[in-house]
Amino acid sequence: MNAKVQSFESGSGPAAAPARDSVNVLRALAMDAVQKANSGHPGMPMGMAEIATVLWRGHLRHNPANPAWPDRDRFVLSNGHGSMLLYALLHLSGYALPMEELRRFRQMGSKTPGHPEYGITPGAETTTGPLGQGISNAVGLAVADKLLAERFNRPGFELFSHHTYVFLGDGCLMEGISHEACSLAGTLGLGRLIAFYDDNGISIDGHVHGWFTDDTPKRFEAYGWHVIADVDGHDTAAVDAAIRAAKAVTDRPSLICCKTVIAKGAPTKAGTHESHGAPLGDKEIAAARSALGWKYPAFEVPQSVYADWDAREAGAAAESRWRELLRGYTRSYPAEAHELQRRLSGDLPEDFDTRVRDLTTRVKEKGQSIATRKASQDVIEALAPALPELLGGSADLAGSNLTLWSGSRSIVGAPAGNYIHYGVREFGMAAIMNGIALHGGLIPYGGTFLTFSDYCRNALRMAALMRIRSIFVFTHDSIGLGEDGPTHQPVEHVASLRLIPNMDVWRPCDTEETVVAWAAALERRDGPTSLILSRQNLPFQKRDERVSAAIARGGYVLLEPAGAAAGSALQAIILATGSEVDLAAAAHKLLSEAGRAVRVVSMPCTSLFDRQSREYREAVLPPGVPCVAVEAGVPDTWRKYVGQGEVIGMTSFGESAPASELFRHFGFTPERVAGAVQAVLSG
Ligand SMILES: Cc1ncc(C[n+]2csc(CCOP(=O)(O)OP(=O)(O)O)c2C)c(N)n1
Ligand SMILES: [Mg+2]
Repeated sequence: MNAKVQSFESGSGPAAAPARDSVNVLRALAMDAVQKANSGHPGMPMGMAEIATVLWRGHLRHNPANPAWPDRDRFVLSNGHGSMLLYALLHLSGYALPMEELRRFRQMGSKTPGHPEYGITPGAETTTGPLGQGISNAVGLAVADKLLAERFNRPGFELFSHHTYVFLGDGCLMEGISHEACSLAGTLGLGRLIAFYDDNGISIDGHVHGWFTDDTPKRFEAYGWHVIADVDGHDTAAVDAAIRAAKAVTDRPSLICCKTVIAKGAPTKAGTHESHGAPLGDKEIAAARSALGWKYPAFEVPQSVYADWDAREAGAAAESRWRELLRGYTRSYPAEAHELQRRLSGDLPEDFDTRVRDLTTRVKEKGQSIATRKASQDVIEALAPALPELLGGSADLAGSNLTLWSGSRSIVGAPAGNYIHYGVREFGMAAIMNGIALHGGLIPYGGTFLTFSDYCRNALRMAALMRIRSIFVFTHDSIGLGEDGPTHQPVEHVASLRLIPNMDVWRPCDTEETVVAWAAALERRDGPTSLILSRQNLPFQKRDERVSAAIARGGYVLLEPAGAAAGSALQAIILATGSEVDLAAAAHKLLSEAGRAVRVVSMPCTSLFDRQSREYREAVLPPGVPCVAVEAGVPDTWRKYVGQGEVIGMTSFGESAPASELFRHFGFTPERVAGAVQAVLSG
């Protein structure tokens, strides 16, 4: 094992100072890669070089050969614009990120994209760049670590004991979400969360004194964090001492406030916002080289520096110690070990399908006409006992979102709880959920009113971009929520959620579709799901087995031509979701009585329907058959299905009134839908 790596980790005295080149290599790689790409952010990597060196070489427990090892320390670069710092750290430590990738920084298909991206760069724990979300993901990672430790650790078997380290800058602290997430982290006492504030006084527009004058240490003390103020971020011994002090405090998260100089080492641009997000230029880089005493050409790293940084041996040893621990654990606690392996692999329990099938049978037998939010709660109640990885929550709307079930236990107070009262923090909740999903071993679901999905918005997008299993429960899904009025009545939200690539949006129409929606969300391993649920009761739709089986395709034929028109050639289709499916069914009845051969297609999840074969899609929506879509939201996303047909939707905000009156007022009546079909047919 490398002697210098050892010196930080095991010594109790002050750490040996790292060799000058071993720090400056981070500066050189950042300057050169940004210059070559002619794009990027050299300032932050140069300013945080000492902090990164001390943390990564002296404290971070990680194995470059296995970035997925469950008990590795997590490192989150919340100020993700400094991505070159992370890439240099990963490269030097021995991850599968060769120098060729650093040369291809920000180029098409490289493993070194503009901002760190989960799933692209080995060792990137989360996608960062949207400021404030990295620290919030880190809170989620730390929550997951804490809960898994409470659930699985046993005396002598500390299977979960890792730290979550975060770098963040002024930008992350200015973003409101940092308040949401850090406030909750304080309340939860996340003792193994350690954040480093890059206090350089600079953001894009210049010196921050005109727009950011918070007393950050006091702010975090008020949250209940352990704060280490006024650390010289360029003094490696001081940073090392701060990390040791942070690790020693185990009942609160720690914030280490490091005074730094952005682009330190660049003779004229250090300390200025010009170095934040633009190449330094050849002249400045040459001058920085001589100021730093860095004698090597671009992308050349001397062997001695590589040897200093190489974390492969120490990492392999750390992981194998953990594997040994796991073997002992498996002998002593075989059932727990088996459960843990399953959960970490992301597999659902073996009997999951059977449970869903049994639940579906019960739901069909009962045929209840209840709100889909209530149906959702019933699904959770039925499945959660067999899904201990489910970690629920709500942004202070538990009783409205119906996210609690009889086995819910708050994570505060009781060990190994399974429910987070996120408080009124929608964006924080969504980003924390993403961190929990990223950690592994837990599946987060969390609720708020659909209209406040806007507050969560960028975290929903990040979940979709990262392809992770976060399940968002959005209730009170339309004007159907009634008297709370237009502030609370979503109009554009369902459509706008559907616009996020890789976000599956389910808007079930009854109890049976709600079961299918939940099952799909839980089974989906490559992306998030938004469940859109009603406040008001919705009638149960009767289906035979064949029709029931088709729900899982996202869109299916619910009703075929009936009455006088039964068996005749199809004349028109009514497409609907959620609360409007029953309306479509009522219009279908009127049209059938009038001898029209009409079909009703329920389409609870459009993206899933779009992923079906062309053959299936055309069987459900035969080309050339006129369509009318009805949904109590903006009409636009339905145009691609109806072609020249008609869409009945909301073209304004709602109103404050009882729900039934609102549906009438805005034209959601069987007569209007039937009339639209007649008009399309005669037009
Ligand atoms: C949510 C969000 N808003 C805006 C930006 C654009 N942006 C990137 S970095 C930055 C300034 C960040 O300042 P700081 O964190 O102090 O970074 P430093 O310049 O010190 O590296 C801004 C506004 C962003 N990435 N994310
Ligand atoms: Mg700054």
